[in-house]
Amino acid sequence: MSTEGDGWFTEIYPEHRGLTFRVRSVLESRRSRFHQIEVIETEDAGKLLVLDGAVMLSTRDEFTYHEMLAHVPLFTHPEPRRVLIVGGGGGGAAREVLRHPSVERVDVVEIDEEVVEVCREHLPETAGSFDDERVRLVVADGAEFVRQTSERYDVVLVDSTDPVGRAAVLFEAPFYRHVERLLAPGGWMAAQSESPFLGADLIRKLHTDLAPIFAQLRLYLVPVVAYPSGQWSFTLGGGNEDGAGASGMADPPAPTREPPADWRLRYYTPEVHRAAFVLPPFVRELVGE
Ligand code: AG3
Repeated sequence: MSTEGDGWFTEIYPEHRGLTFRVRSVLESRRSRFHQIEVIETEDAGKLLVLDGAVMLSTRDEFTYHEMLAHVPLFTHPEPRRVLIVGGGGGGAAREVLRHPSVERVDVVEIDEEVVEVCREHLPETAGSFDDERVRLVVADGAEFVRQTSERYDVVLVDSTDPVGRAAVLFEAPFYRHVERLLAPGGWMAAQSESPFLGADLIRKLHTDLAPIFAQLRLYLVPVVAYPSGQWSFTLGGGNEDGAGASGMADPPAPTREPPADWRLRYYTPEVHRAAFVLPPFVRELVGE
């Protein structure tokens, strides 16, 4: 839910709070088959991509989310070649994946073609990645795609909207059983898993349901200033070939390589990668660590 008018845009979350941006201009507002899509130029957060009233990215701050969604699993893997992104129509996750020279192919499975169209027009900062010849855009339901494909991937990223409507299944065990099946030996998946402040029940259930599927399953934390509460989480799963045993018992997956300095990353470093798995007690309790 959102409010607009009086020169402010507010994402209202759960019910009684909101995150507000002063609007400079509305660049796009249209209804697709799946979403109300808006691109809003703000006074100090750059441009916002808003789907159904929820902020997907602010161009000023999206680097924390996209760098950490992509680079934690990609640097855990010694040589990722094939990557699947479920969702990710804004292109920011693909942009980070494409930095890795070992990556030969990125399949982006986005349900809403119009999100990609709007982002290509207004958000070249992230959607410029769709021009790279290693990217294949598949307009399809992600849950359907993982059920049907016979492809295998070194890394799978789940860059979904909140668990409402059609995205709800992207937070459930049947979907992740397919994701696990699609992983090549040594593969890793990372999924956006909402805010530990606002989505505690969701995180608890997700980790209970996914623990039997992945040998290692770990939550990591990242600040995302344009999302509700400002504190976001990702869930990393994999390690099934290592026979690492029960989830959470091994050390968190560590980086196997370092990003070259000329990438000029603004959030990810090997130290930040390790630190992101250090959880405060209220979050450890949610994931049973
Ligand atoms: N990732 C969106 C995370 C959810 C943000 N939630 C919110 N603002 N209420 C980006 C997905 C783009 N496909």
